[in-house]
Amino acid sequence: MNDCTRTTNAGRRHTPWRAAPLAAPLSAAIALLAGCSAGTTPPAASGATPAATAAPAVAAAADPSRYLSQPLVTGLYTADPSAHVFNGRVYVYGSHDIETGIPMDDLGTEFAMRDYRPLSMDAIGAPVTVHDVALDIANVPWADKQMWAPDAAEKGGKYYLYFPAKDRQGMFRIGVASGDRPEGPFKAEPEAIKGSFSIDPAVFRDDDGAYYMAFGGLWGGQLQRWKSGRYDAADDTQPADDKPALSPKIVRLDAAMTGLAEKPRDLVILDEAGKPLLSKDHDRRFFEASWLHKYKGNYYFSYSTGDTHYIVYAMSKTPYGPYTYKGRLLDPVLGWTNHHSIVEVGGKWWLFYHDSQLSNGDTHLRNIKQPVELHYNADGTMQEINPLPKP
Ligand code: FUB
Repeated sequence: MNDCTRTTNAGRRHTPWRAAPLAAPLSAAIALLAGCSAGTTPPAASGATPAATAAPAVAAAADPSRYLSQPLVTGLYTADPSAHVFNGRVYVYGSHDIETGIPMDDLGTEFAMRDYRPLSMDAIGAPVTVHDVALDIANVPWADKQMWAPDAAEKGGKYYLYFPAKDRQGMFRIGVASGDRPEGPFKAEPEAIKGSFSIDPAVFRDDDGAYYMAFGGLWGGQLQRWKSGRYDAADDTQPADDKPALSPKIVRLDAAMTGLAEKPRDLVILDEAGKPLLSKDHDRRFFEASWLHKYKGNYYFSYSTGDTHYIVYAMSKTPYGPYTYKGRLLDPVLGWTNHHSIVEVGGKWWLFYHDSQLSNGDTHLRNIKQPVELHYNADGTMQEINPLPKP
């Protein structure tokens, strides 16, 4: 599926929200796609082999030199990278994108992923191992479809994979699976995490040993259906333009790592005047792709703005917030979704992200990129990164 009409960033889950104007930097991505041609062959998934020996994808029509960074692996489609260092090795947990022929719709039904394939490497830039399936939807008793962006955590030598999927009622829940090795295999709990909902879990370990999970996603991520505190499948409306935008959620995990220690709270994001970001503020309000990290005593919450395609961030002195919006971290990539993670490796900070380079812009066939170094300013703010620096 290489329909060029989908590759503009106005494509995914378009109505009724498509009214949001395209952001100016998107012109670069759209210009890049002007020469979009049909007919790349989806790369076949490989076994647990170094990426260097995995089957290469057919060359993309777009000039690879235009991108800031190249795909991390080419033997399968990968997305939504959550990077961690476990036992001195870098592990990347992400979505395993597949082609199913499901037509694109407003709810992201075409993102019909069914398993997870962790990646790992000794160091940034080192050969990448594509691990075997760590968790298959066939082995998750409660899940029906759509295994979206996961994250992982380690505690006491055990590894936990957190993942969203739709249950048989069509409701996104967050599940957990555990194992003895960072690359899996993971065994799923029989039920989704009690009290969980929506998508994109990001698990953060604080210095005091507490683990927090941030999560949520608008539109197909169903966060708007929980406005009242209960699930309402019929309510897909966002708050009025001049009202506060929906907040992502944050919750402390219990000691066993398989449940919530409390009721999820709103992770409130304030503007420079101390007011919550408004629903109409599509350039800054939360959409999906939560990530939490800490640097020099500050907590950073970074996320995607969805229909305006930025990764932006906010800072706080506490994990729960409120957080204050600080700016853009990553400009729009090729493809509708923008999703990232931030990790310290070898004394440097790295941004992992994805785009749709290998599929020439097919939004649901993405590839994680080689991470790029992230730089902090003296005041703790982070410098903006352009993934498409060359026109
Ligand atoms: O991969 C499916 C969804 O697309 C993720 O959950 C979102 O963050 C977006 O990247």
